[in-house]
Amino acid sequence: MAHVDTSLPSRTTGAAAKLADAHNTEHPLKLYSGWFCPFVQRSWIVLEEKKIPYEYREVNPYKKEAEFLALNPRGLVPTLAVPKADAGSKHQKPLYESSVICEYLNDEYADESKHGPNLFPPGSAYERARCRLWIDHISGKIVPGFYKFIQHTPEKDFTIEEARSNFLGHIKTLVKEMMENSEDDGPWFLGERFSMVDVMLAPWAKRMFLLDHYKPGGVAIPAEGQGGEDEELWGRWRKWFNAIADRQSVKDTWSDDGYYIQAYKRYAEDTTNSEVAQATRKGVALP
Ligand SMILES: N[C@@H](CCC(=O)N[C@@H](CS)C(=O)NCC(=O)O)C(=O)O
Repeated sequence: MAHVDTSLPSRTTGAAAKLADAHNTEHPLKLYSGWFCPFVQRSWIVLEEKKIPYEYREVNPYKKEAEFLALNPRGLVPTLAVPKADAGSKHQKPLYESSVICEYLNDEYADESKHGPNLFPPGSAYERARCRLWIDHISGKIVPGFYKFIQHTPEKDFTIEEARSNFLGHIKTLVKEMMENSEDDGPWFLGERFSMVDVMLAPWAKRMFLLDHYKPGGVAIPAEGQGGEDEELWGRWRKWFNAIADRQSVKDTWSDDGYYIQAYKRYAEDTTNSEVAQATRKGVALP
């Protein structure tokens, strides 16, 4: 494979290293991870929120080793190795795609007497569907907008202001929905109930400091009192953001900030050949 990036630090640091070490022994349920990967962090947060026993395995997804490709022909992390019912079989069933993995874990470990609460609202099919609708907004609009913004360079045929307002526009759409349709005023998407919608966005919210670090003008979310006609909206965003930053599962799956700065330099300079970055460059859907 051309341009395999092996310059990345090879493992978790900080809080994430502690958690990875606590899950380094053989277990039939395995999370194949890249510590830097926001899609992985989604799955890792769900494993923690649901109090599921698992093994954490660090891989470099850019190397595409045979054992890893045998599980996931797409060669992306997260990949989950799921135990087969007949114990002793050396074969495992694979799962991949972060949103699919998260839904699987939530469904398979549904017993709330042993595991964490359901990450979808149990009482209403409509509310569950509404959650999936906004997860689609996150994955289809906010996440691609993040990469378009961070990979912006002066050579692009759109300006950094356009990339920034595209990204912020998609966030505002989500926050308006939180304000209009959550049961109370937060902090989560659904109000008092933490849900899969919060999980799906958390990893990119945590990585927004990279936009401040690398991009001229930064992410430019107005500070308190500076939001003009959107003051209330940005206040609601800050409430959600602060709650996410303070969530134990989010903190525990986070490496030291400086390593993200190092890992995302190649995005900020638009030199990485990760599949997400290539798709962003071509303006096509993310893998
Ligand atoms: N749609 C996938 C995207 C996963 C993804 O792109 N993972 C990246 C790391 S953040 C990866 O494995 N990249 C390897 C490559 O681009 O070759 C998901 O939601 O799980």
